[in-house]
Amino acid sequence: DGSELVEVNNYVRSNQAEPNAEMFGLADGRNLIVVSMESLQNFVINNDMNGHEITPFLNSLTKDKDTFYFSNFYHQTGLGKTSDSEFLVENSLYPLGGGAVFFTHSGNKFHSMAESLNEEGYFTNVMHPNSKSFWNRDMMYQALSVQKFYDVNDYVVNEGDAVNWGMKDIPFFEQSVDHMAEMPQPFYSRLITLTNHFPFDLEEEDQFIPPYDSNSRTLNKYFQTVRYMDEALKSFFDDLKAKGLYDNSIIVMYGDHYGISENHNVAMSKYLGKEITPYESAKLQRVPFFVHIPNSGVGKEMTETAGQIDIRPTILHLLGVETAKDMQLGADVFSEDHEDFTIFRNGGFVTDKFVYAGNACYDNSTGTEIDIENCQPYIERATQELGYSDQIINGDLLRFYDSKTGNLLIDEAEKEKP
Ligand code: GP9
Ligand code: MN
Repeated sequence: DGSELVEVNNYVRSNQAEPNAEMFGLADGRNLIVVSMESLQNFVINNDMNGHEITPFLNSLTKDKDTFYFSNFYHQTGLGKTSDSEFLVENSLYPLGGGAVFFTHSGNKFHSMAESLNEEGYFTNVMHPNSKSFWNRDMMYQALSVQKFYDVNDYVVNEGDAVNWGMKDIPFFEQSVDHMAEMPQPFYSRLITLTNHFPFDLEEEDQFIPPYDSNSRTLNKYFQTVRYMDEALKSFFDDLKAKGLYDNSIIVMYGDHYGISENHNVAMSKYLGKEITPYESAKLQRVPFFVHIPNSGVGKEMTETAGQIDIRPTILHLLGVETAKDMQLGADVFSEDHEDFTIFRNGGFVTDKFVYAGNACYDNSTGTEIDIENCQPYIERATQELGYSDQIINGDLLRFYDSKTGNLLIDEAEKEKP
């Protein structure tokens, strides 16, 4: 019953991170554009493949004066893949350990980022050129208070504009910006790319670099589709500028989950020039995270250990929206109180000092296995925090929480008792 919320609420309140006064409201009133970069892992950033730069545009952003680039940032998804990353961004809660929460709990009450921003006067929408029921998005987006879902029917997919899973990223971004130009402002648009998806097929005209030469056809092609997505992101920024939407927006981009699974460890080991231990596998779960604030001049590389669960409070604070009453498990990465402790859905985790993976504890800076005692306190906290998140979702506990006042509606809960 709803009384479970008392303990969860105490935990959330005691872990609340104060906003950073210099960052709070830095992008006040701007449009928010969030891009989910399909299957993009961090190992390709500022790296090359047989002498070919893989992500020239994103690499330029890692050195850009208006961009925060997070280089120790992790995905926290489970079986729900893209949809789990969406869940993390909207709710700052963990997805479930079993099936995709988008399928299992679309009937729940949520207090999403879309809902918060809608209360601030934003027009909230998601753009993704796939059928609307994929991952049960049409149902879940109602629960997440997304006002409009631009699905495949809102795009003109011309001959030659589709490959692999559907519409190519370049025309997708182009038409998305056309839609944005028609929206009331400020808007919150979340765009989900598609081209860099397994099996990473690409037509010859879109191959800007040759394939890699390992025993994995998957990894070999991955570099090419990543390179294509990078080109698409570059043209997206240009389109935003051309339509006059760039200066008054903040553009946030994150990799949704890994693209290369552990089945390709031999090929990855050849590429990286080292053995893929459980420690390396954990570090390979890093995905790039960019916060681009045009004309801010405050950008730099951020090396804090953080994860997708931190995206929501970080963004809301930049937009000048308080989150002190939100039922969230992430923290603003710019906050002094943000802790370098990122928990994976499988119970593994990373701190600034330790990595816990495959039931072993590793020194984060050397990758050497160390005594499990070092990780023990964090193992317990990880279990506790994932448990609280699961309780919120499985018990549909946000029904008993007033996110405006922070009041627990426990009397309501009592009424529900059989
Ligand atoms: C499908 C796209 C890909 O619409 O988001 O989903 P994924 O397989 O990566 O979860
Ligand atoms: Mn995905």
